[in-house]
Amino acid sequence: MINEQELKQIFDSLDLDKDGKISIQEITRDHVTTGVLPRLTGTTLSSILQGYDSDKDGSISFDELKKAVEQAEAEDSDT
Ligand SMILES: [Ca+2]
Ligand SMILES: [Ca+2]
Repeated sequence: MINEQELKQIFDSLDLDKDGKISIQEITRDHVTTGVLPRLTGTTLSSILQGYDSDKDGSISFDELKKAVEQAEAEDSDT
């Protein structure tokens, strides 16, 4: 399991403009070049972005990312 501190580091490294939210553009650009999300594939990221942007503002807040990762890991360990 990924812990909150790790997740915060990931969040910060993906939030390129430091506005406290990860936009679609930020996450898709950054994860490819840095490999900062080794547990999550591009496909997983896309579904997270579409499925877990719960307020539909087009970006992922830390809370949204946290919920998304917890959900993804729960599903992953289930298979
Ligand atoms: Ca941002
Ligand atoms: Ca959002």
